[in-house]
Amino acid sequence: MRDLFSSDLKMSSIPMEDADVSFLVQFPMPLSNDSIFEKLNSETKWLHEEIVVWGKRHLQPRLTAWYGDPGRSYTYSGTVMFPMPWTNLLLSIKRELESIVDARFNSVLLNLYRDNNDSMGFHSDNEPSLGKEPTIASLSYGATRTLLFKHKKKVDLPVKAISLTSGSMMLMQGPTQSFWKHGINKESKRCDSRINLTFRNILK
Ligand SMILES: O=C(O)CCC(=O)C(=O)O
Ligand SMILES: [Mn+2]
Repeated sequence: MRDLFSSDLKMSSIPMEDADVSFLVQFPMPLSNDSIFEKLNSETKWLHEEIVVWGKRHLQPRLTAWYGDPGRSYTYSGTVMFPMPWTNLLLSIKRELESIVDARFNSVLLNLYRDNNDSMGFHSDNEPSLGKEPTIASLSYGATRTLLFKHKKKVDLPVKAISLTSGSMMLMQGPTQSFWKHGINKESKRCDSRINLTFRNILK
């Protein structure tokens, strides 16, 4: 493993109570951020899935796709999903990630925010299949969107806003999912598409 906080990788720790969140401005890859965005946009088998909110079915306000090792099913809003096999690009991103982060990943959830009207509701990545203190690496390509963190109990703590710029990598570890929810609101101003990749390790 390379030293995450060495100067060439410029990983900075984000000061937050009851959490372990760090941020790398530029995830190192041999392709440009724009070419990675274009390749992911065109190669991914995007799905427009439904979610059930208060017993009512809705289309998710974004497109998604799940890739990973075979045999790792994932339960999401009551639906069991099976991953698509790794593409060369996703595998090369995963390998680079595993060389700089002290964790292994066997799946990635991709989110495509088509424009400013797409969003992600507040949630914690705390499904039992992710284990107790999951390490989740989140990469962003395309338009910048703002991720908001809200503490679940200490409601007087300010909301923490993180600007997820193209090429950045955010790492959530330790107690982050137990104490905080995160989400991405719609924006009032028009913006281009953004692709997010959240690498996870699904336990058997
Ligand atoms: O788009 C993002 O940065 C957030 C994605 C996310 O929280 C998730 O997929 O669980
Ligand atoms: Mn999440």
